Amino acid sequence: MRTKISGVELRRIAMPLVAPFRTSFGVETSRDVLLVRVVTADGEGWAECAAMSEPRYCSEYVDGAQHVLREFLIPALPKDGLDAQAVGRVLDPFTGHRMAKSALETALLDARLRGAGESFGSYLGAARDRVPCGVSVGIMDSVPELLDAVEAYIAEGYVRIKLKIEPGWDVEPVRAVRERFGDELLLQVDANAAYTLADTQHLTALDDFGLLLIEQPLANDDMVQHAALAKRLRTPVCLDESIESAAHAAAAITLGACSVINVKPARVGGYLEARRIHDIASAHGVPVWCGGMLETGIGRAANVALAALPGFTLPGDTSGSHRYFATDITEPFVLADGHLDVPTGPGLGVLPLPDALDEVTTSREWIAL
Ligand code: OSB
Ligand code: MG
Repeated sequence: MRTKISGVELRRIAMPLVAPFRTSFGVETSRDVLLVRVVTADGEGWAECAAMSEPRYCSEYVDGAQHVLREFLIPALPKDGLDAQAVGRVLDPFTGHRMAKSALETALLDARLRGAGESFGSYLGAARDRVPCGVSVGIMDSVPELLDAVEAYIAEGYVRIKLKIEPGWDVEPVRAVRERFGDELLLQVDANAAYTLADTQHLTALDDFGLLLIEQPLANDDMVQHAALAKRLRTPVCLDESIESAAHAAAAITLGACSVINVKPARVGGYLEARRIHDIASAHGVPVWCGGMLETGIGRAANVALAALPGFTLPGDTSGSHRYFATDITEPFVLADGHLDVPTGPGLGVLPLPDALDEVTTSREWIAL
């Protein structure tokens, strides 16, 4: 089904976080988000670009994403229209910039699905109508402060806790959380590439705590080193930053570099590539879960739909809107019994609330095709 596209709006919004979010790569206090709105003959489609302000988590950053969309990706869209499923092939001559590509593809898919009256979840192959939710807990100034934060999240119903770790903030906080909340708590850690293979001995100390997994302990391109580390740890190794495509996922599984994958659609260039990773991992018996990038309701809606696919057997970083923002730009996602409902409306199933959106908008540009 070819859809004629008249143009694309790139809109930037400033979203203060309810609390600073500290990881091994930096501290986030506010989210500078790029939203993409495509206008097509079938109607409009929305998406959120996951790129952050600075190129720390990965090489993309929000100004760069807006630039590559404006200068290269949007102008490459054929004037006589295209099938949203073919946009990946149209953008393929441009290397990298997966978060920018993902946003454009998702907005086009949203427009098409809204036109057809089909939900994102149904289109992707969701197998359930709600998903269990985990929460990613940043590095704190002290262990008591961390325990208070974890206690509040557990009280809100989160079914799995992920602690951000780095050298100097790893074994001690993990031990404290285990001692305080018990062995039944689903607990995992995320290093965001903060260690090297020389830390192997130190990381084996985490094996005593029954963690679900350790996420991205080593550098992004240390695939072979992750395989070596995985052999030495009892804690399953999960990759995030290292997996930028289905080909990477297949290579990592074959190498033994990971036994779990964090699937972030933005990181891998979109929801269709994310589904390919899900399919490859499922074929190998490798569990996957849906990661997050501190998304607004627009990005969250699509992630929750993806997390409902059958191979997503671990709780994701699909937290409720209020874990991030006092006021979201969509109707907020609210946990019920530790779960979020998969949206059922056409396309993403959510839209920005016009007043809330205008309130946080910092710039807009229109790119006609
Ligand atoms: O490594 O998973 C990560 C947030 C921003 C960038 C990278 C990561 C994260 C998170 C939070 O851990 C996930 C979320 O709640 O959106
Ligand atoms: Mg991660």
